Amino acid sequence: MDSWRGADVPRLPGSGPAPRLHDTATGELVPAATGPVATLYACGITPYDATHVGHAATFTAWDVLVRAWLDAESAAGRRFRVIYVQNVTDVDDPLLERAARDREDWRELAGREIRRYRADMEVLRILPPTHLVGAVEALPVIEAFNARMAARGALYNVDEDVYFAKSADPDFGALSGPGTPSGFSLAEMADLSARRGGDPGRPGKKDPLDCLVWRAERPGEPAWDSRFGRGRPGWHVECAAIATRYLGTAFDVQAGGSDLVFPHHEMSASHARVAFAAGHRGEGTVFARVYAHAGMVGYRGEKMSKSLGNLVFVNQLLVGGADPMAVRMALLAQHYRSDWEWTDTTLADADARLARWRSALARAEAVQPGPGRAGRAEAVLAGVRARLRDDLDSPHALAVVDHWADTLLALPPTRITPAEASGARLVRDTADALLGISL
Ligand code: 5CA
Ligand code: ZN
Repeated sequence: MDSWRGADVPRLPGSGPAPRLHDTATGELVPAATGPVATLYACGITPYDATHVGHAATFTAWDVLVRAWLDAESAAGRRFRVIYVQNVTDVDDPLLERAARDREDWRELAGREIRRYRADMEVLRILPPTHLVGAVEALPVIEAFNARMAARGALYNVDEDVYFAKSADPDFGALSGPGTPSGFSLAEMADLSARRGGDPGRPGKKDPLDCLVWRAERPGEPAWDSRFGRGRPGWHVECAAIATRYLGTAFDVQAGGSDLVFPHHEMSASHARVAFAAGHRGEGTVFARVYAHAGMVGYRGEKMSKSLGNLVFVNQLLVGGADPMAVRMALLAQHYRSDWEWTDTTLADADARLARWRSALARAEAVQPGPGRAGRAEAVLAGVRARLRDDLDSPHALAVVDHWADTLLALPPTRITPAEASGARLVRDTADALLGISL
């Protein structure tokens, strides 16, 4: 489906270091990509409600990763080329339940929310994915993927529904099971799966953790013909099929909020290992080489979630007069991996920071620019690059710009040299290219 319009990214002088990410599977800081092509799959929205600041924070984190790649040189000595795929879960239980509750056609609901999501992403200056792919448009891809798993004997029926047998994958649990930093036991996995769309207690399953890959048609629910009967796809296979179709059987980064570690990302990876077990070219990795997870944004003491209804919508903030760049600044002020709370002062703090940066720029730009070294501005570029390099440390990257702004604001205008005045352009471009903040 159509993505959204991307903002221009200024090209900065020189190049930055290749970014490294904390990998959920190992707990280690590893190169996000070695290049020359960096490949990213980020789980996208289920479009039954507007974009809240939790979604926006997570997608901003991946945007910073993409921006760091675009600025960096790969091991091959060239700038990375980025292929970024994001899905839209445009048919699934929560969407259908909301449509039924509101007596609305599920397609209309999804269509409207996808349009709103695109508009929110664009105004936050989040660069669009190379491919934005809906589950419905990917039905043939999902069917072919399920057929691969069936050919390996990994699927079975419970009534008319089709399940994936986790016993088909000897490496099940490699992302979050015992021995990993998450270290989930089977009992914890069953509990998480029950809370996140699974059905561990369903009679007839061979294992409580086996998950649905094709759900037979139910009265009043949408369904499509397939070799598995009329029905609709399971959630985990949607992402496994789309990711491997657009990025190949092995790719660099699988990204999402930490609520997706189990079962979603564990299951998608497991599906892919089974589907591509034989005939996989290259050693080792099937599916993602690195798993990146963003912390959960909360509001009033709970994780912000559509089901709880404690939501702060991006669109609501904008309608209320918020500067989109202040919203973005507020999201970048937190490290992407931490859990944090949106509070009633979050936006005002970000707004004050944005104003400080803008007045420092205005001060520098009031001086006639001239030749010479813009030492302070160059330090901003180097500092922001260095902070983002290690696990996208945006809070410290913002602190680098704060330091520059505070220094400039403390200088009497006569002490701002023509060279520093021309450096203002570099600071502007740094904030724009690497942080996505247009000053
Ligand atoms: N469509 C699936 C992924 S395939 C889904 O989880 N959709 S979602 O709309 O619920 O979430 C979209 C993205 O936002 C996911 O990466 C999810 O982990 C993340 N997310 C959801 N709630 C929060 C939150 N409160 N804070 C941070 N990120 C969140
Ligand atoms: Zn997903």
